[in-house]
Amino acid sequence: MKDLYLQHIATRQRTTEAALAAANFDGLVIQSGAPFTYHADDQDAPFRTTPHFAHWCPLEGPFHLLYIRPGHKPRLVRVAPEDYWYEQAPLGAPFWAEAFDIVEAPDVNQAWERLGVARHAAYIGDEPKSAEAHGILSDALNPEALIKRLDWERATKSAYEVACLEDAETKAARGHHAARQRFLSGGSELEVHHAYTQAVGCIDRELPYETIVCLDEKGAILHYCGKRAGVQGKVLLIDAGAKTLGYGSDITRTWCAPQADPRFAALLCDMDALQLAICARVRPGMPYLDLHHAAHVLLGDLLKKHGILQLGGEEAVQQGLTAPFFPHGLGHFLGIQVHDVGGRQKTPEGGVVPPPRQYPYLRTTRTIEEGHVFTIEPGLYFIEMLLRPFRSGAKAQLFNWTLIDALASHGGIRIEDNLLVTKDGHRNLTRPKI
Ligand SMILES: [Mn+2]
Repeated sequence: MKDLYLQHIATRQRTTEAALAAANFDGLVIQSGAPFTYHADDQDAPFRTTPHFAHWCPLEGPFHLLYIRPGHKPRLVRVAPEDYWYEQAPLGAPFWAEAFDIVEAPDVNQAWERLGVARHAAYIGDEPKSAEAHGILSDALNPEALIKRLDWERATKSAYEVACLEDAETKAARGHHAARQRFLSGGSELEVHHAYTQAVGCIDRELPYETIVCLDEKGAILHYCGKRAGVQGKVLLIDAGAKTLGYGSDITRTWCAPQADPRFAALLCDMDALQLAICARVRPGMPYLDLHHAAHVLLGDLLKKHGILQLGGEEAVQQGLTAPFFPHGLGHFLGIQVHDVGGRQKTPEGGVVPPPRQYPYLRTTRTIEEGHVFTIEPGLYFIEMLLRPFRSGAKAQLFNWTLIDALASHGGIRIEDNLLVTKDGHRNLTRPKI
């Protein structure tokens, strides 16, 4: 891990030096972040490291400062206050320490003094006023052009980042196995959630995002976050990941219990095949949008095969008939952030490739390149709000409403894997583990 990490840092140093030169800065200060305290309260939100800081360093906690300069080893000022309210463990000797010139400071003001920052350095972080007070120029505070270049680079994962993500896949896979067992033995949403975190071996705030655990009709609520106790189900949809050194996996599985309608179980089986068929197409040079469109076409065929729609394939898509069943994007970049940055970015300099009007929720419009990591997560849901407009009017007779109403209590299906794009294809990081 240490060798991979040192290579990762060498790449960060090279790409950041180029980005600094292009944006006319002679250094970059990145702050790990300040705690967020709820309004009129003395409680903080769970702390999340500024992603640009996490891209360099897995050190946790607020206020640390990192100073990157061309031709120098990066300086890390670790803020380590004396404190008896919260644990302040010594740094020890983590595998990543030798990448930095490490200094300690008891508070953030002294951290800035020990940084020794030059006048034309840029600052990235959530305390720009404090940065300005410590000598950063106002036009160097979170400069957009520099951030765009760094965001662009973040889409291409180093071998170290892939190793972190793979470990996060392994942990999440343990959770998904346990969740499935708990569901099949009659577990409620709350019990399935607890089985998941128990098997991953973490508490909720160490997850990359709150688990989505849906029994039956709740599967049709895309970001359902209830955890009902005492309710059993015939279908489980679970969307849950795990984290390693700041990198998160994002995996969804749908499982049927024996009492599920066999017509729904047949849909689930074909959705699994559809998801794999889309994964099989992934290779560099292809616009992600093509995958998203292909998923809609295959979904049209699937809905026709199962008697839900009278039209299939392209024709169903052109008429907008697949949209109410699959109302989100096929996937998104993955890394430090669950919805990682740069998915709609046009070039390293910036710009946006907007999704087509037909698919407004697609987060990924960029052309696929080697080293990208993203999710492939087609869905099929029975969402009354989206189906209602089709129940009357010219297109109503193209839907089998009797069948739709019979299956609606099963909620929906989503199957989500995490893929790494390789030189001539892809590697599915999830399937070998689940
Ligand atoms: Mn996802």
